[in-house]
Amino acid sequence: EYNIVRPKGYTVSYHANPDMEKHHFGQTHPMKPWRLTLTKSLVCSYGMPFAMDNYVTRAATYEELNAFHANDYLDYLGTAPAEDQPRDNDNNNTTSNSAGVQGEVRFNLGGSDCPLFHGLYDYCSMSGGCSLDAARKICNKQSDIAISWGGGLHHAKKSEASGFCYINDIVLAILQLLRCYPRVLYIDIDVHHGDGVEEAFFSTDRVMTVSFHKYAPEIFFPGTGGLEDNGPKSEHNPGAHHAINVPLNDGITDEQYEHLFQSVIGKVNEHFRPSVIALQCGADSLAGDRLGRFNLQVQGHGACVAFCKKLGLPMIIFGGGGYTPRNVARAWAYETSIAIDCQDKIDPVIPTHAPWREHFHHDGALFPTLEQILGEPRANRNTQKRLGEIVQHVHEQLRFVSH
Ligand code: V1P
Ligand code: CA
Ligand code: ZN
Repeated sequence: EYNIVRPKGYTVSYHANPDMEKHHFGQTHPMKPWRLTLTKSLVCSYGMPFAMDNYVTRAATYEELNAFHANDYLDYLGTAPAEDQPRDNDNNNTTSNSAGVQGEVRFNLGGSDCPLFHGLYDYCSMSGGCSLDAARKICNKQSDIAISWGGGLHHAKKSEASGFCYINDIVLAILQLLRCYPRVLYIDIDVHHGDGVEEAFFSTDRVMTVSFHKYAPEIFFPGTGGLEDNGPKSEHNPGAHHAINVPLNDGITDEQYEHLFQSVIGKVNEHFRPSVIALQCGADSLAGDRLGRFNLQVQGHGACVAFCKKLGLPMIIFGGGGYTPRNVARAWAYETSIAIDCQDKIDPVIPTHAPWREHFHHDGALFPTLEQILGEPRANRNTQKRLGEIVQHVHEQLRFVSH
């Protein structure tokens, strides 16, 4: 029934922990782990698992998380009570109460972005476990492309939660890659700036980070990632010039984005000469995202994955943001097909036997048009002149980088 076969000469692996999908950030929170269920179901409807090594991953251990995150932060994450539970004050234990509030402030936990929900520590360690498993398969050459849609949580800091991210699975995976590869290129196509990953590798020239994002400080989260922010320029910092930022405005189209992505990443590849790629594929850069602002379609988003794959380097593909689940599932299923080289064989109409088929409006189109997604497309605020200046600046930065 399926015409999907294993790609010749290389191995793609799919790393997932289905227990992650059961967690909830809260009724009105935009992050819905259920989007991973929808993605997996679409991947299965097309028969793609036949062409990959499929791993059900274990949760990361405390020691594994500790490779990046601080002890006191991890301890707090592991013991903080869920918010809808009354704190333990029935035996007059007011100290545990105030210690809890202080911890929440110190670690940015418990607000609307990073709520303390039931099973939070399990959820975080499972996401970390997914991406670490992917990194290990790349390190020991068992996979050429390893996929971790449950990861991509790029805002988390060493001792701080931020923007729906508590554990930075990407940093953990890159630390693992650095044990076996000299240079890692990190690319981030989520609509938000990949600040946590950028900061973690600010002082090394073995990791170059490149983030494409909507940039409007004060108005749009997290507010960092300007064109001129290329890593601390202190005299003896080998990491100077190794952070590249591509700040964009509302409404960028597939055509503009693909051209920009290829000029930037093509040049970065020539100068930095990475040995492995870590690609964060946040799907909130798609048109119609609940939080995003761009006009990208499944094809344009996927073209970034295809371009990276053509560079012929080992690669980890992470998830990330994405707040309109049907569009997240479409993009990540399509990108899985690109990884296994069957993008030309899959039906642009989602199979009628697919579970959740009713979620894919527009007659089950895998590639809905902008008009189908948005009704009226969002105005494009990116001029060719500005995009030209961005490419120019990036090329100038890269003169400082040669490996
Ligand atoms: O804008 C903010 C903060 C809250 N204010 C104090 C500023 N937060 C954003 C966070 C976006 C996180 C994106 C994560 C990722 O990059 C990686 C997984 O995609 C935010 C937004 C917004 N529109 O930017 N939080 C929320 N919306 C939110 C809405 C409803 C309930 C809870 C949070
Ligand atoms: Ca980004
Ligand atoms: Zn995002």
